[in-house]
Amino acid sequence: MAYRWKNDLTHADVTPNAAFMNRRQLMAGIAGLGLAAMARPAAAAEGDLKPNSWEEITSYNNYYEFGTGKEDPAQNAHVLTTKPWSVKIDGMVDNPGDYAFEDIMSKMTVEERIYRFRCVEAWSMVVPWNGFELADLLNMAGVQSGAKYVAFETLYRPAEMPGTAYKVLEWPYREGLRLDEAMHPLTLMATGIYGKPIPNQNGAPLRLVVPWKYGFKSIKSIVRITLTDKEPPTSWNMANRREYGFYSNVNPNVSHPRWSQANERRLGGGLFASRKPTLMFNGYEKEVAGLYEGMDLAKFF
Ligand SMILES: Nc1nc2c(c(=O)[nH]1)N[C@H]1C(S)=C(S)[C@@H](COP(=O)(O)O)O[C@H]1N2
Ligand SMILES: [Mo]
Repeated sequence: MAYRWKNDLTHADVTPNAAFMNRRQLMAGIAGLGLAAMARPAAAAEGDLKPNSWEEITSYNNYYEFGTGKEDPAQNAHVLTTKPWSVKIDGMVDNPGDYAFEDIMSKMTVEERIYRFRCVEAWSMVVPWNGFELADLLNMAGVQSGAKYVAFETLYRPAEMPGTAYKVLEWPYREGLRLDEAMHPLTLMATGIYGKPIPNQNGAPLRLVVPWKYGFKSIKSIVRITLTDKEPPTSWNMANRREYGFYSNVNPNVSHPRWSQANERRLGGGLFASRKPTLMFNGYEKEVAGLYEGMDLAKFF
């Protein structure tokens, strides 16, 4: 890719959430900047890029391996063992192998990305992720010239995952991207939120984040990445191919068979939770529309 994504804002610019700062920083902020500066973050929140709170992001989750209720993952995922952790990278790569999580982290550049996050169920949040570009990891593995797709798998460990007793989906949870989507600079491997290690319920120790696609493409707790020349099977598509396409790009003009995707409910703020029009490619049209030039997005939904 010719460019690296630059954030317009960091969470320090946009977070009015005092709980995120520790007390010393807060006092220093008040002493050093004065009240006018302390008031600035809310004003700088630039409409829809104001991050949700830590509490919101980590207590309302979809992670069916731990149950299908929104509160189930936060309640059940603490038993997940994430140390040691390794990711098998295989298929059409020059350097296949089992990569220890720590070894990956020692080679990757972690940065902050504040992204909109839009679930196919029509709710949304804004999350200040920490992570590295998937492209950097794939380049480390050495993608071979015939590879066209990337397949991902979540850990499948029934003893720690009560939700897998029910066959609501094909386990292990599987997802996939076209290679050019995977190499796009917006495509992130997230390892943190608000500068802290990513909590189990959000997909510890590393999960995919593809901000222009519906949330289910952003597969959690990844243990395997396979480069292949065929479109890989994916769990939601296997469950219902009429409702969940391989691409699943956020698109307000293509309805889910059972509901409209024109609007979304932005979580947070209690009484101030609001409905917003859903943006084409979740607001990342400028960056990603080129990937789909000439494609019928209603057919390849
Ligand atoms: N392994 C796995 N990954 C998953 C899911 C899941 O059930 N299992 N749910 C997906 C869905 S539907 C969404 S909306 C997001 C939710 O991410 P969050 O809980 O961090 O907000 O994770 C996605 N990744
Ligand atoms: Mo979702």
